[in-house]
Amino acid sequence: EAPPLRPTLGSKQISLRGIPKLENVDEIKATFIRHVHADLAKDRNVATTNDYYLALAHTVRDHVVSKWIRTQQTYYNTDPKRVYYLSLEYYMGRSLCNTMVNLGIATESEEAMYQLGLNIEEMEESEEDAGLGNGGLGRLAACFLDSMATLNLPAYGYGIRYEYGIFKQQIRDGYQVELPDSWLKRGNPWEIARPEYMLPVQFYGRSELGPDGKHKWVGTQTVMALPYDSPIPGYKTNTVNTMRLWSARSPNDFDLSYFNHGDYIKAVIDRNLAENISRVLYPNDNFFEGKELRLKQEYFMVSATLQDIVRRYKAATFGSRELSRKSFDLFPEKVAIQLNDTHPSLAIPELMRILVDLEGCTWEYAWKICTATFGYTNHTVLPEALERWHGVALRFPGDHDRLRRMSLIEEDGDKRVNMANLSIVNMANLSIVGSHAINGVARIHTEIIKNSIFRDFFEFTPEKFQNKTNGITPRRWLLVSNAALADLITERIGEKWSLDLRHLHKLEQYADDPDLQRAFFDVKQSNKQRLATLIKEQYKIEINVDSIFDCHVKRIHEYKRQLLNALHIITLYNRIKENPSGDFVPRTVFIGGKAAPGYYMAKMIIKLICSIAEVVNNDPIVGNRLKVVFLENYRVSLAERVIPATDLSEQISTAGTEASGTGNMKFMLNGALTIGTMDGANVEMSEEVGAENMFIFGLNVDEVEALAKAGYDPNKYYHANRELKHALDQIGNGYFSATNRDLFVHVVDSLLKHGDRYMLLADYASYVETQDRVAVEFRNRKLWMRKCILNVAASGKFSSDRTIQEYAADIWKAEPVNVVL
Ligand code: T68
Repeated sequence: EAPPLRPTLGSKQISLRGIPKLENVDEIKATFIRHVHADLAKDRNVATTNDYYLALAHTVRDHVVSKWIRTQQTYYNTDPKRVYYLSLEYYMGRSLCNTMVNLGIATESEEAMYQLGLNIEEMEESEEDAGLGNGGLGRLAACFLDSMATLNLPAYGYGIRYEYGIFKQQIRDGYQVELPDSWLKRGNPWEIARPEYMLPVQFYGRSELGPDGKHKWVGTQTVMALPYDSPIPGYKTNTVNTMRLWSARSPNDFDLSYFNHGDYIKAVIDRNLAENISRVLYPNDNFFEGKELRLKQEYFMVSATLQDIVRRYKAATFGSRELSRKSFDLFPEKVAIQLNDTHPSLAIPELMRILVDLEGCTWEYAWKICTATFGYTNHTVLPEALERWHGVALRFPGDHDRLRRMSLIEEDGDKRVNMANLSIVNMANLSIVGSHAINGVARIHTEIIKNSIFRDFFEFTPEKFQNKTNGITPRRWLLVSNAALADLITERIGEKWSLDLRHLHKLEQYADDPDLQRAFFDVKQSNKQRLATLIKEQYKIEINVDSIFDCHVKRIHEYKRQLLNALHIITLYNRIKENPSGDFVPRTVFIGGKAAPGYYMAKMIIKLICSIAEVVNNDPIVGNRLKVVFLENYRVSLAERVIPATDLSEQISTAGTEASGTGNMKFMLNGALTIGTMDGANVEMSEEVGAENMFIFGLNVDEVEALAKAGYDPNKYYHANRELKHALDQIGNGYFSATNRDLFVHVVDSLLKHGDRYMLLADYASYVETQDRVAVEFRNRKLWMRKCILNVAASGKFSSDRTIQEYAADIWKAEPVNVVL
């Protein structure tokens, strides 16, 4: 029996996705209906939108599995060099539309649902985001998986299957409230549990010298690692790679003592203790929190993953009649392991342990294998984000004798190198010495790590240091999220760009073409309308779609300077109040992002923005000339709505603080203009498009450094700039917090009394001036649209396909594998 017929908007026909093949449409319909009935046991009277979503997801999964199996068979049979991406975070978002697009069945699926009277967009909205990441670092891992599959690299993503991803953010009375993200509650159709590949991970215990002269690790507690596999389909290829996420399971004999003592119930309940390891993602971005549970998560992931990698290496038999490989000589020729920041860096000592203690290799031999295998990517220079694990010194303060006994540097006359003496282990240093390649994520960032935080190591082994400028996948960030713009581009320059984004350069010649400008404008306008409708439904705020959509969306962090944006909003507001009949270019400022739950200042900045919004949005004098929207629960799926609707992208970090940024690239690809500092990848964006086609402002890295050296005094700027002083005074005196006039005193103090670490005041004047230029240019539609088109045309460098090609060539030495069906 068919599901009910419901009216639906006509299908969003997409030329790039092809014309639907009718036999496929019929097959999708049949499979879909079978899934509604057989898997969900529902009929048209009781099936919910989520049931239909699940049935379609299973239908799409059916299409992916044959390629998936074939890909894995091919890897097994040809034994190529494999790439292992190790990350504590994968910020995947939704999978349905992305999988359909990559498999080339988006149009057919849409047509099939349309024929069944179902609204596919509504079904897509039913999918929970897989929010297993905090921000840029986790999303980069997700983009890389897409690119590695698209480029036919034999690659695996390894990580943790958190039961709770990044928290759900609610705004109550202007304050952030965190709610648990139980993303698995309605089932996850994209994962397959593989209990047959479960592996034990050991914790605690001690090392003992056995009678055979070998060291044994004894007295451990065991936690089982249960793998869940998800398919990672490439775009327009047969390759389907695997993301394998580990879930912690208690072993059956967990805490035998209770079983022995007969307290069976307590023994079963305590199984939770082991399983807590994969319970929840730590919600900090760019901040190190030295909690034991976090360290256990890191080791859990690393230990299970390395067992898997070594098992797979040994099992390979291509070109030999051996049942299993015994020698590790070929290990670096068959295995490349990339560490996504230092979070998985315990992989280095763990591989050493496996090789030396379990496989009987010498230390020197094992170290060679390790360094030839690992690559390390650094994502930040902020000192408070660098992982430094405290060892015994802090657990036993003052116990110098214990320290001497446990010391890795023995102090008997000549100091002999030995590691445990370091009562704090700097994981970046470990990652550098244990890897053959260390990379930063944008050119300027790589220069900074070479010249400052890792200077000594750079001088020691300069050949190890490389740059790999970040990128984003054009599939999710254009094809999936902005199909209308993707179509428009294809109409003009053909479809090659989707696999080689540099082809976008061909748009350059049409930058002044009135037809293309009009079409670009229309696409942007309809994306803005769609976002405005969503805002209206959610917040009851009426938005002027002819205003500048000015968007600042990313994690809330002082270095990202949402507070500088707030100062600009207040300045605009004050100008309207001072000159109510003045001629102002209408603007809607969208700010969105999560604050780490323990980050007081970030949370106060959210409260401040919401308070400013309250005042501005309800002031009749302002009208529709200025609106402020705090976007609640900003996440991947909301980014897909916001970015295509943006006119102005805010990338305003203090120069030298944002390693790369990747949101900046997403906006550029979607035809927004950037207001930004010479920081991270903004530098390379301006090089690609020309500085005249961006709104660059503020101090550059050298100027920031010089100012800090000369002695930076924020009060000087405060007293010198009337508008700046006015805005800060208002924040401080309760203008935006009438019921609690001291509410934001700490916020102002962080700038005026505590040194303004990120130099907001130094950049304020330049920022406001540049924003004034933005407004003037926005009014000149021809000029604005020309710049939009030029930005899209110049965004080709920022495809993660390019980034991954560079990793494969320069670090992994990995080759693509052709999968034949
Ligand atoms: C980001 N880092 C960088 N870290 O800030 C950004 N930190 O400039 C860069 O573009 C991006 O990485 C990709 O390279 C993060 O997102 C974290 O989220 C994080 C997580 C845990 C601990 C520390």
